[in-house]
Amino acid sequence: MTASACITTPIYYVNDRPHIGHAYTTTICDVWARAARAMGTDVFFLTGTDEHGVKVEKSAAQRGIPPQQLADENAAEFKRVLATFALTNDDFIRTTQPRHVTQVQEFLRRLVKSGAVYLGTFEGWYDEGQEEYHTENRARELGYKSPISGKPLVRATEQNYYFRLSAFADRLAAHYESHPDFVRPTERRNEMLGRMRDGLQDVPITRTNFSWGIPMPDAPGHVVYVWIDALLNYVTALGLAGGDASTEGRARYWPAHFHVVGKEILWFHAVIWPALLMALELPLPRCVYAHSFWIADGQKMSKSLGNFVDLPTIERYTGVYGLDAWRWYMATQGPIAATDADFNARHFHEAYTNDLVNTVGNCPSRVGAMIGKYCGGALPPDAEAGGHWPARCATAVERWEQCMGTFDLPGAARSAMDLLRQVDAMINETEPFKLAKDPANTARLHAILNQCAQAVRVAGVLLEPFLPGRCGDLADAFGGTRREDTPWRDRAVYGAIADGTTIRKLALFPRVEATAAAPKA
Ligand code: ME8
Repeated sequence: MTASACITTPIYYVNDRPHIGHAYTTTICDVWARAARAMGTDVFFLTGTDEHGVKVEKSAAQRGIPPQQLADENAAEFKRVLATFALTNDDFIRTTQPRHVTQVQEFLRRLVKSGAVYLGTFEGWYDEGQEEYHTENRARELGYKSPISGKPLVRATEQNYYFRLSAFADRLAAHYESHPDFVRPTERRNEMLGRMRDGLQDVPITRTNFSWGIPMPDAPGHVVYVWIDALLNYVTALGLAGGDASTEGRARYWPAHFHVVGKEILWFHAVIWPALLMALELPLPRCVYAHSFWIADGQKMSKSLGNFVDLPTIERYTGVYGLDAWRWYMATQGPIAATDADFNARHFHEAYTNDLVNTVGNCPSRVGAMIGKYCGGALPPDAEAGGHWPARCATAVERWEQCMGTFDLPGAARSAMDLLRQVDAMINETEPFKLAKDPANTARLHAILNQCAQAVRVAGVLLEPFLPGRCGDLADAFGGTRREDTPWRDRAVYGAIADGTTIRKLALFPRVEATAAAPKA
């Protein structure tokens, strides 16, 4: 891990209310940001809202309010999500903020000056809902219909400023070749390579048919295309073209470690964005990570089907199961890899019961109870010097770090869960409650309980980014030291609890009745 790292979510459209998709991407970035911070990395975690474009202009017109008012209202909703879910973003960028607008204009001046942006005439297949043009080949592949809305693509002609994307084809191909992890997962990388092989056409980057956007500098009537405006948020938030007091000192966070996005917007992030950065002579992000979609009971979530898991529904889940349980479900059962994931109440309940109640809750509770009963609540000494446990814990920590390095959050969670399952297995095999009946076994009993407690503490440290609420309690109960006090190397290591430390029994995750499991609207 590098000394500093930046992780970003997409900036969300303000013409939509926050839903599970937004909560998902932001939550998994939050897990990673917390993990990286725990490891001692200086993290900058960025999210925000995408506020310009025809869609916002139209939605506002329908409601009879100015677009800025719509943007203000919905940006506040998105911010409320961050607060409700205790997400630890370091900034929230809005594309209508002056700090963003002035820098976008500065970047465009640079692009015009270098010749990467020029004035020309364009004709192509336009997806009105997505505000996106498709090449002839791609449009044919799509059956001349929007892959998102299913509506017909329209043939459109415009005099516009263009970004010379075609000029970057070779450099992009070379970058993909020399940086196999630039786009992940691999399935998505292959998809991008396939599309790039069809050839890259220059992209119109201004519009003249609406006004709710950033004015193109020195080109009256031209407004910057919302996607170019939006992509630049990743560098305007860091003040790379000037910025203001809020962005000062942030240049060190570029290039981003991870841009985390949904698979539907990968082309913009994995092809157009790196080409723009090349044109601006800025370094490219280390990895663009594209996750898949949450679907609902086997069906695509969409506004028209009305089956989006919305904020009130999410809040019903957190009300019944707690915030940590929500994060756990998002991070371990979500569509992080190349396949979509089904959101359903039964599955949520099972994951909660199996993982959190029966394992993360039960194991420390058993260990704490036995130390209470047989040792008066004080950590007994271990005459066996940890046995296999120091190595097991080191392996778990190493696997966790590797998984975090590749954004494999479920894998990182598994390494901690495996540790707890091994503790459970040792208890089942050695039966401390039987050993306790004969004083001749005291040394062995003490060693086992010490080892269990030490391993539970390490697992707790590894689970903290996923379960920041309850793992704090776990750390307290197991005599732990908090992150602020102790460097990672000394925290994520076996044997940190001193003999005699008070160990408390605790109940982390209460059982929830299955009947409460389907919080309905
Ligand atoms: O595309 N499952 O914003 P947006 C998982 N403003 N994640 C989902 C999802 C689902 N069913 N639905 C949405 C935009 N998402 C642009 C981005 S970035 C420079 C500009 C998540 O409000 C996922 O992260 O439509 C997806 O990429 C994002 O929401 C789209 O948010």
